[in-house]
Amino acid sequence: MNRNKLTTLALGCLLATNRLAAQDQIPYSTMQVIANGDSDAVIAEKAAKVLPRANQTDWMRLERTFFLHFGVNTFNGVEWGSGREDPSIFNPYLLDANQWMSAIQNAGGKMIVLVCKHHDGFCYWPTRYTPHSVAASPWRDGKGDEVREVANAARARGIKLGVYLSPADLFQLRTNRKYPGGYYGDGSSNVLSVIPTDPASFKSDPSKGRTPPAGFTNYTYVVDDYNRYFLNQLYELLTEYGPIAEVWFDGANPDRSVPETYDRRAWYDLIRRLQPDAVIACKGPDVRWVGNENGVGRTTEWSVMPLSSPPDTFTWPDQGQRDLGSRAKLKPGSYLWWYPAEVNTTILNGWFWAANKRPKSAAQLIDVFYQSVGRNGNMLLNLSPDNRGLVPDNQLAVLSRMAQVVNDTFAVNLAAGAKLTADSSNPANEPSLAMDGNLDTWWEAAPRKTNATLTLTLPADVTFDVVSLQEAVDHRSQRIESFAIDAWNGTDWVATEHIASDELTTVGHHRLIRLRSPATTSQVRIRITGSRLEPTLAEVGLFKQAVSVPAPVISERDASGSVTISNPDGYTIVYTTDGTTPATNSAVYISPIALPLGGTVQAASLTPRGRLGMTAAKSFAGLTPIGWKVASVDSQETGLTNGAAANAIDGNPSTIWQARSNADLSLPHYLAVDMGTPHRIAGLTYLPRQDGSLNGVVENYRFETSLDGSNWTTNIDSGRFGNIRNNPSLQEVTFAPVNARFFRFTALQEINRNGSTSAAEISVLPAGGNGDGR
Ligand code: FUL
Repeated sequence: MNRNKLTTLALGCLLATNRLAAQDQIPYSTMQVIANGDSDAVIAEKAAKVLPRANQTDWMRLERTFFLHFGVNTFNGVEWGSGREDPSIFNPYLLDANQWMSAIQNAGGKMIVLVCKHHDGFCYWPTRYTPHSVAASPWRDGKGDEVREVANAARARGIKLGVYLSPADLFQLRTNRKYPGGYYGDGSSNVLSVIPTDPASFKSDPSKGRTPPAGFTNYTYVVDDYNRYFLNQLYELLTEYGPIAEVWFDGANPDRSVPETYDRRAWYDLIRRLQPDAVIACKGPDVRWVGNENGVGRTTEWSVMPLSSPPDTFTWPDQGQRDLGSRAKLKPGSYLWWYPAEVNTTILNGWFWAANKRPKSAAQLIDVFYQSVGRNGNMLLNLSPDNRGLVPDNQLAVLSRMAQVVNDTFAVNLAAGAKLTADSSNPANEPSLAMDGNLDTWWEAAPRKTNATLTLTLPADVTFDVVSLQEAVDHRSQRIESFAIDAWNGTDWVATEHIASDELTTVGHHRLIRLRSPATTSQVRIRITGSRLEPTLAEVGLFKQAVSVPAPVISERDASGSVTISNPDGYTIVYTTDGTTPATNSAVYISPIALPLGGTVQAASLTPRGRLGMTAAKSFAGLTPIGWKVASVDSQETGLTNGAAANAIDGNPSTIWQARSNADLSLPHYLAVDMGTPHRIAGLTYLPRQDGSLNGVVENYRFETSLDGSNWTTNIDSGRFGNIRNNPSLQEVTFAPVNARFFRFTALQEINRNGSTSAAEISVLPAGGNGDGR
């Protein structure tokens, strides 16, 4: 070896040692800060060394969790209340928390997050700090405590309890004309307040505390009236109902006209003191709202987030963007923080039950499972008890079908018995640790290897169509950036084909990849092609979906009001339109189904051996606009291909009416429609634009009808589509039946307050049909 070569080698060794030393200098931590001048490699390494906190580890392992929205809104059939509700309307005479919790237990649910107070301010426990609670209702003669009943029923089943306490509170709003004297926005000063406060001196002397329950003490904060009220409510919920696993703070606020400053630091501090194991979710530091209410996580879902300021001053804004945590987002000045996604969604087309709301199909719920739990997030699926106080049968049916399919699918790991090998391993983390059923042991590639392949050699061929991967996030953070799954066909390795909606990028706590069709092989390899640092796998699994006959596809309604059903497998299709689940003896589908008045189609394939596949369900709300014409409109975009008023009555959800965006940016805007002949109608439907934009989406509206187009009756003077920003889906509103040939929809306010208006579809509900005018 010549001298030069020796020098180069020595230099190389030195560099390697330095690199190793540098690597050793970045310790694992629950927070890392990217400094100016950090190289790309250092940034990646810092991101790959952010660990979850203990409360997050416990939370991530729950995976399947449930929400429960029930309250005064259930009795009024609305998504958002007003704060002016009379407590006498709350009388769920059959309320049975055991029925709710059994449904959750049977569905494999590990936690319930209960709405204890929604934006309307009505409290479902007998709080000491407002009379506006169950204590003022006829339910259980005013002696009821829904939170207690749920806490007991949950604990009896090993289900953890979480609480949702809305920061927005319309009852307490200073401008609530029905209940003056509210604390929200009352302009009070910050004063020394002992929590829990003596209710009798809440305003006169907040420094006077009440005796804390056994095992708890009191705390002091300097806060205004509303924050003192909120802290006392938190105190009650966090000290009187046993261990609390999650506190959920909603960012939504139906009335922002009255300013109030939330003292989040005080809230979080109190939670940490009273329930240190709880995660603070949504508007809080531990769990991130995924950014939509459709139950869809990102295919690239990073749990390590760059925050623009330190966590204790960060304000946790809602984040709906596609890319939150890729390398491109990791900039100097960022505080890297473990912040996993929670994927919340409804079982109905709304959070609160109403007679005209319909459950998602079991097939849709299974998709929700794969798109939440299977995309590095927890599923938070809502249940909506009805006005009797029971979860109705149609919700139970789809939930238990979904759970059955998911449980059957994951009952047997087909990879069991496989021999695991890798082309690169850290001696302390050998491949077999990726299949020992323990998330706290893992396979890890050798130091500084960011590409590595783990191979599973099975004793015999297996047939699978789901691949389950879990990184050792609790010990090694989240690292994998891209991977491939190959199957050995006897001669070659062939990449498996996964379903189109997936991307093989991040893994995180749990990733489930569904294949387009089952693969049969005795050797599978997980090829990690990109990683921030040495990749790890704590567990791998191969599974076969329990349902082999997928749901048929139900079309949109065509211009004549007909719906077609198809399935690629050619099996017989059975269907119903009466709300029942199709059975083997239901009507056989032969030709398009006429649904000019609207309704719900449910359909399933029937195999020659008499087995029913998954059920598809689709609802069509409102009359088909056959022969309808625009009678008048005050503004429409005619220059663009998509914008004419006629688009709101063409039965096509992908075309829209929009008011002129340059000239007419001020409300109101209206659209009047001539239906050609009189109809007996009992409601309206409004479908906001479905193209992802919220521009012009209407929040407040007026609805009028007429027989002659000149004399108008106001059916709804000032209506509101509650929560349409977070959930821009079909809105259905009923009113007393009327005869009408014309209707007029007037946009009074849209969500971005910029004077625009848009609609994908506007229609009416027939009386006695799917809108019965209740
Ligand atoms: C939203 C609220 O406005 C909805 O009513 C619901 O509670 C949902 C979970 O969060 O922001």
